Amino acid sequence: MRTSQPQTIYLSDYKVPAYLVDTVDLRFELFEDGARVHSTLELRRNPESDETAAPLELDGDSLTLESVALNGAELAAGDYEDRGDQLVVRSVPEQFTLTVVTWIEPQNNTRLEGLYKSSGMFCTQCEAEGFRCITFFPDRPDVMARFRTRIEANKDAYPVLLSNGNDVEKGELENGRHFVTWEDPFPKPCYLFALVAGDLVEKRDTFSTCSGRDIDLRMYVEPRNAEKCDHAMDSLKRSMRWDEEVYGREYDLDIFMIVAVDDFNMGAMENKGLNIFNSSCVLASQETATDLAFQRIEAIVAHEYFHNWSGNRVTCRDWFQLSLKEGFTVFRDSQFSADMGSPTVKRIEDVTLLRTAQFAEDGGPMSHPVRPASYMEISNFYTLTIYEKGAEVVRMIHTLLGPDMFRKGSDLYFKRHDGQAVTTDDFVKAMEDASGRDLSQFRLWYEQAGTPVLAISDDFDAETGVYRLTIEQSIPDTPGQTNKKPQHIPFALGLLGQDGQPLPLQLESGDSGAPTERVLELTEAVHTFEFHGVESRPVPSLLRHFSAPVRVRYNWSREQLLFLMSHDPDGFNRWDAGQRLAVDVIQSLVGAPDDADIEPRLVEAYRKLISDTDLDQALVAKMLQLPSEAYLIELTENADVPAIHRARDSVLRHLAGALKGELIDCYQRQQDSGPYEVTPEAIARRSLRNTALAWLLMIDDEEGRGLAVSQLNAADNMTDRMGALRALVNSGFEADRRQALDHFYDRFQEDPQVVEQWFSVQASSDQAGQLADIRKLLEHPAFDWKNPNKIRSVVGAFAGQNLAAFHKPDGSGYEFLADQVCRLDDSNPQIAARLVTPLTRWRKFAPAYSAQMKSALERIRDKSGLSRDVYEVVHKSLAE
Ligand code: B3K
Ligand code: ZN
Repeated sequence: MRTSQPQTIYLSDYKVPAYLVDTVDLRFELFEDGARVHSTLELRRNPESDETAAPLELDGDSLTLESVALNGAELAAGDYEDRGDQLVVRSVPEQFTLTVVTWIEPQNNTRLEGLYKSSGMFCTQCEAEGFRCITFFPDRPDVMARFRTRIEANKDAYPVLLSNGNDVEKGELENGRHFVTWEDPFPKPCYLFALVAGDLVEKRDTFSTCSGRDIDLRMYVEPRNAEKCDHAMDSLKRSMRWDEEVYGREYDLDIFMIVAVDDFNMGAMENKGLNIFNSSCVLASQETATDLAFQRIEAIVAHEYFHNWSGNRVTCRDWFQLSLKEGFTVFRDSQFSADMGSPTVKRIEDVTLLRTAQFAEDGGPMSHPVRPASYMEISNFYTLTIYEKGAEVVRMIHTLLGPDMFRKGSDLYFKRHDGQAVTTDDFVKAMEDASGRDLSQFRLWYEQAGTPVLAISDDFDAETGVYRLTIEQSIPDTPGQTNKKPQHIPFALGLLGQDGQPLPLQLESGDSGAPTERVLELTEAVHTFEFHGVESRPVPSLLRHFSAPVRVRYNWSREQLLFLMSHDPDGFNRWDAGQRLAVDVIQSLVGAPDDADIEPRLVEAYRKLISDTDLDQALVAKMLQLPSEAYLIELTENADVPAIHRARDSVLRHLAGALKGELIDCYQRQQDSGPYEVTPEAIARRSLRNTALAWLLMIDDEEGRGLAVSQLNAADNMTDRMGALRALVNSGFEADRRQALDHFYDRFQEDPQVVEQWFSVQASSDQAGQLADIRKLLEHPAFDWKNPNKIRSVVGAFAGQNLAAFHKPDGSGYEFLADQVCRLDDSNPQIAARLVTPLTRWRKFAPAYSAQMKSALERIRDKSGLSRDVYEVVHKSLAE
């Protein structure tokens, strides 16, 4: 716990480590009342360091030091200093062996960092700075060492003992104990260390690599989850093949292991050879997981696997470079998901997240560049900016270079830096060197925070046949950064003629063979582009496939948007046109009387969509989703959430009422015959059906209610069951809602992943998730304050998704959240700092709301003993 004000760490202070560690020899004695960790390090002075007389300083956190020995001789108390967060040994030779013994208490570790217990098993989480909670060590990613790990524990309670690399020795010990020793031949930073000990079942498979090596694939789960491993295992094999084919990356160890644990702060962790997953991000069966969960699991398994090269073989020099591995790996996993399913749909999903949540972060008090210049608590920087914007930055390099040059660049990057800890600049340099392109201005994407705005205007000269497009870029000020320079932006576009046909984009007149799509490169504050040979005023299709993470301001007419919705050959922009039209319609109704007219052309456009069986049904399913409340808020200054909620709801109800017949037809048409499959087509069918059902129940339609109840009873999979349950929960049919929820709980109460879904469907519903309901959920026997998934599925879902209930004008939602943040700050500061996010956006809301949000934040600020995690977020949010 913090005793003084947290310090800010600056990138500009980076120094190479004074000491290097060649090998780490660990011995863990695991007991019920704690664990003893014996660590033997081979250390030497770093020849590249100019601090020739520096004392040895090792990081530590919450450790009880038992002994220190230098070259085998125990040190006396005066020879070293235990400062709690540091172990300092003043005088050490050039090269030496240091043995440190520490005592830790995994059973009391509620922060879930370092070594802790979850459902009776021991497991670890070391990224970013958890290894220092296990033993004293230079806990920084540029210290890479070879690890050997011996684990000793009671054999009955912990028959499975795992760590990184290969198991090289095992045997029996006295008192019913046993041991296994693991050796990892690849030098790695300590954040990639992992240990697991438990009573787990093993699922095995093999993968034959491109060079013909057989890799032993193993999943370890609690016995009750034995039947939920197939999907993750299949996803793993697909990822391994894909990384060979698309990036030329072969797996390097002989074993690859995945472990599922219930209590985990985030999704999963890419520890070398031993990936540890949050159960909800790896376990799936038809009966218990929705299509969304199946897709998420495939993506996360791939993401963690891809880290073996982008993250582990080539790692980060320091934590400011986090996006080096995260941005690149998210880019890789999204390419993979696009290849496995529909590229357009995947793009729509990524952009939805980016525009809703990352843009909000970029415009808020925690706004930071993809490569931040400073932080207080690194755990707070596992952000959408590092991950999603970081991935967009890599994607832009891919767009600028083209796939072949990009592959040359990634090959060079992996070859040049294999086994090293490097910077985002090294990544860009490899891309430059391989392609011959100058990316110096492009590097600003890593340094400047904030979402660039492109203000676009156009004019058409019928006499000369010239269509002129002017694009002006600006980047808003963000905390600590003003007067930003123009960035290098790839801008993809097309033009459509009045007949809906794509026009050749002639940058010079007479070039009739010109392509119909171009990527323009913006480098100046203002550009004007002229397109020749245009016969009549075209409709521009701007920023196709969202070629850069920017906001586009262009004065679209509703006619233009309707036109693009049905003619744009770019599926992404078709969808985007529909979103923009819906946003425009909803925004025009905010604050309007209840009986205000609703744009009839929107209704007709949706009618056409629902009945269009020729169009890709997965795209139709996406196009039918109205923009979320969160996105509408993101687009609004001085947001009045209940008013936005009412406007959106009234559009939804109006559409549902007007299209009732079409919705019922659509529902019947998308009925699944045949067995359950998780293919893009089947997923689209289920999504369309469940959307139709949700809409019908929004207007409390009796026929819809009948369909929902029978779907709930007949469903053979969780997507349909959850679709029906959600529709009933969000309807006004109170008795059915209660009955459906109770029945569902009775059936699935033994399954934590399903109970999490049951919590969140209520907590995110304005019908079932008012504050009084939320308080009841917190008292429910299945709720557990020590389990991050449960906290996220109740408190997180309420504050993040049930926006009208959270933003009650009386401020009760804010007070509630502040209470929960204060409560969690003591037990799990990382989760507390995440939960506080909705309050940090207080400046976006209308004064009556923002004043109350601010005072809730001030109350958190004034809590005594505030963790560094929450301190940083709250103080930055309140800063002038
Ligand atoms: N690298 C981990 C995230 C670790 C978060 C530490 N607070 C998972 C991932 O991005 O793959
Ligand atoms: Zn990652």
